[in-house]
Amino acid sequence: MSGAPREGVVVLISGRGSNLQAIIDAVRAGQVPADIRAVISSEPGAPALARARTSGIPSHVVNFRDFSAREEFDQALMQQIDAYQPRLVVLAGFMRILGKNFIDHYAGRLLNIHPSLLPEFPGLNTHARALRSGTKYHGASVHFVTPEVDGGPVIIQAVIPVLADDRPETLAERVLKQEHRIYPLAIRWFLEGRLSVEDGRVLLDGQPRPEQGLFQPESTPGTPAGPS
Ligand code: NHR
Ligand code: GAR
Repeated sequence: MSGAPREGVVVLISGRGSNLQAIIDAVRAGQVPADIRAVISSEPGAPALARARTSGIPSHVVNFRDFSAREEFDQALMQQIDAYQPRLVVLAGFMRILGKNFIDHYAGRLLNIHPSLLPEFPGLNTHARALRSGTKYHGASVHFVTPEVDGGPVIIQAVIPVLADDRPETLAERVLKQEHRIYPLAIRWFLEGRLSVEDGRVLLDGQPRPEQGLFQPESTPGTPAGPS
């Protein structure tokens, strides 16, 4: 599928690691030209660490509780990452806000997936907030990471309808399915050298992405919520 040579990637996680798994699976299937060199967790007990082990990927813990200042945590994390010399660093359910030195160090080669249609609902608890807002559409965004949390240029978004009987958990589950589709795709584009940023907008193959790269699932089960 992808003829490009494989490039080094380090994945940062804090929890379950279903996005990590989706990336591992896409690499295995030949859909993403990545060499996942390491998985690094901010949480000692993260289930994602077991996924790395099962897949034979080196894993490390940089426990933020071991550091008295955020900057020291960031430095330790950078050191661990740089030992693997990755072309790309991927945040996949990573739960610690990173400081400016860290972001500058990986400028242009640091991606995040966020569970909302940015710029709507940056930060935490996005699904409950989306439901409370009465929005009819929700989704996920892959973006370049900048010092402004969840404020970096968007590469691709997946949109799903909010259903009348949704709870945060049911909404999260459908958003997550879309995350697993768009994150490997965005990583593939990056590693193939097809992404660029101009005036804070992401270009794919030199072209502006229509609707900021809105990605519509072919079909979504259920009935969209009616007018509220
Ligand atoms: N760092 C920067 N500078 N910029 C971004 O865009 C970042 C980032 C670090 C993480 C992921 C982000 C998300 O997708 C991300 C993007 C954690 C928090 C947070 O408030 C906010 C956004 C994101 C991740 N973290 C708390 C903190 O004090 C801890 C919360 C917890 O442990 O549960 O760091 O949502
Ligand atoms: C995903 O929904 C991801 O978008 C979100 O957490 C979940 C992690 O799931 N990320 C954040 O909220 C970052 N603050 P996973 O560990 O199974 O990939």
